Amino acid sequence: MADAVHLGSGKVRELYALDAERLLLVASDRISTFDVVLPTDIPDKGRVLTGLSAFWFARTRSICANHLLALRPDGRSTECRRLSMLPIECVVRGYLAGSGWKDYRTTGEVCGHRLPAGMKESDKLPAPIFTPATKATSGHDENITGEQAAALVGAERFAEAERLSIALYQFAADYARARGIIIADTKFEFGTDRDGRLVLGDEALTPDSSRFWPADQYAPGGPQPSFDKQYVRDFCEKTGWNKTYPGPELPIDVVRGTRARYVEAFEKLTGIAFDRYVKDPTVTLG
Ligand code: PZK
Repeated sequence: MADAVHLGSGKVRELYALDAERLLLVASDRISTFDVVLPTDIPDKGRVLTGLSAFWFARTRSICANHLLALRPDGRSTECRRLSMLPIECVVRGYLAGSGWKDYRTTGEVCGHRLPAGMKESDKLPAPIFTPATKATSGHDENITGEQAAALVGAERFAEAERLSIALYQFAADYARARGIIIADTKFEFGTDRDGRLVLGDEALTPDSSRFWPADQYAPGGPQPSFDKQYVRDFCEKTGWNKTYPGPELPIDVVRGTRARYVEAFEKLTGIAFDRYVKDPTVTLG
C-alpha cells in the first residue's frame, strides 16, 4: 500500500490507484444501516464481502468479463483493472421490495416495466426485470426508465448491460436459492476497458450490493428480514434512534450475531469454511 494513491471513499470501502492500469478496492468492517455508517465495526465483514465477490467473479466469467486481477493476502483487498465506469447503476429485481415496491404501489410500474395487478410486497416477479438508476452524487440513487438509461450510455451499451445483468442475476439467484438464500435484487456496476468491451466492476452479488433473504422465512405480504443486517436493524429500532447521524454503538451480542450471519452467508454460498478463506483467500477462485 506504500505507493497506492487514495482515489476515494465509499460508505464502507476505500479505492486506491496502484498504477495506470490497476486499482485497489479495500472493504472495511464498517456497516451502514438506514444509510448511516455506525460507529461499531463488524469484524471480518470486509473479508466476507471481498471473498463472496471474488467467488462470484470466478464463477461468472463465462457470462461476462470482470475487473478482478488478484486478491491480497489480507482477504479484504482486491486488485482490479481500471475501467471507464458507466454512469448508471445496473439493478436487477427478482422480487418486489424497496423502491421497486414503492414505485409499483403508486404507479403499477417499476422503471417502465408494467407489472401484473395485485402484487404484494416481496412477491416474486414473473421474471427478473432490469431497473437502472442514476448514480446520485449526493443522497439517493434515482430510478430511471430504460429510455433514460439508453440516452445516458447509448442504446447498444444499454441493451448489452441489460442482457448481462439479467444473466448474472439469474445465475446467482438460482445458485443461492439452492443454498437457502434468496437474492431478491442486486446492483451491478459496469465499465469499459481500453478496447471498448463491457466489463463487470465494483463488488458483485454481496449482501451490501443486494438484498439477501433467508429462504426458510420467506413470507410475501410484507417486508422480509435481512439475512445479514436484521439484528442491527432490530437493535436500532428498539433504541428509538431517529436514523440520522450519528448512529448508536452496537452491543457485543449484536456484533457477534451479525458477524455470524455474514460468515454463514459466505459459507452457505461458497461451500468454503471461512477459516480456510482467511488462511488463503485464493480458495474462492477455484
Ligand atoms: C470505480 N468506484 C466506486 C468509490 C470505493 C468504490 N474497476 C474500476 N475502474 C475504475 N473505477 C472504478 C472501478 C471499480 N470498482 C469504482 N468508483 C470508481 C467506489 C469509492 C470507494 F471503494
